[in-house]
Amino acid sequence: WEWQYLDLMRRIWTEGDERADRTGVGTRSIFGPQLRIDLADDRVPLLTTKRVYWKAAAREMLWFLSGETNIRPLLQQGVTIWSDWPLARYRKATGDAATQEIFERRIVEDAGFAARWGDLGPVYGKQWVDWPTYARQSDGSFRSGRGINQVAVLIEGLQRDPGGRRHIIEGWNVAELDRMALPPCHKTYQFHVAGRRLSCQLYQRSCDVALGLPFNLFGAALLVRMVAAQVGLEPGELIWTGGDTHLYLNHAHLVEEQLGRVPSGEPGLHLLRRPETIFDYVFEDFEVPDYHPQGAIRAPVAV
Ligand code: THF
Repeated sequence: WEWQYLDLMRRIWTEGDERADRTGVGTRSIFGPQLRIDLADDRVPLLTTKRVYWKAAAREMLWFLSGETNIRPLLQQGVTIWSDWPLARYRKATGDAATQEIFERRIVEDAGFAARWGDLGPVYGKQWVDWPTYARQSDGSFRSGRGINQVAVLIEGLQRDPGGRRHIIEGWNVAELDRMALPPCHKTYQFHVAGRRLSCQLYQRSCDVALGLPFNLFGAALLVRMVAAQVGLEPGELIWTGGDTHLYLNHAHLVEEQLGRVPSGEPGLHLLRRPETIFDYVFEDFEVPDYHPQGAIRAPVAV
């Protein structure tokens, strides 16, 4: 599968439309590409042409499932991939030019500071396991009802009606987009059962191919594996469909370096345990054998 990723990268870099984007960095972009990845036999989409910190991607996926939207639990585990957005907000609001390290240490050490500045708003975790509902009262006003756990509904639905066409986790809550630090990028996951195999199509409306996509693919594959294990199915195919699929112009060195490399081996993904529910997985349940990547390639993230 890794050649599909490299081909996508090459195609964007050579044919993409060069444009100014929200972050001001500038991108080359194509619209609507697709990757198809077979997840059978413990296979996992994890790049070998550069080192990908799959442990951070796994911890991020568990963080989504926990319903958390504060970066504090991530930082407590040494995962810093979500720090830039709260940091930018903090700097803008306070005028304090704190470095990322100082800001992150403060989030970890000071719970009050974390509550005030570490939250991303109602992003993935909130929408996945506690999508808000509103009940109309007899006087016409609204009161909040009990939140919907889409992941629990998904598991239950796959067990009850495997042939269903409504097995979806949706992050795009239109009414709450303006309170999110960043509207969801990997916004829709649809699951599909054929025979004994569970497949998933992920729609990602906006994709940073160099930095984000390697994380998003590993995370999605891990999600499919956990769901499959919970409902007693074999992993099928991960179909990834991108909306605005881009390379940032300041990632040129990464693109040139990575396109000069050749994939080295096929890592796997083992789930060592099948816990009672999908919400009971812990990081130690995951193992990635045979991962021998080439060197990491540093590149700045656009905020
Ligand atoms: N915004 C942008 N511009 N790109 C993204 O990939 C992205 N995300 C999430 C939200 N907004 C985004 C955040 N996820 C890295 C990886 C994933 C991120 C953010 C940043 C990153 O910098 N990776 C580096 C270093 C990893 C590390 O040291 O831990 C890498 O080399 O992979 C996509 O979901």
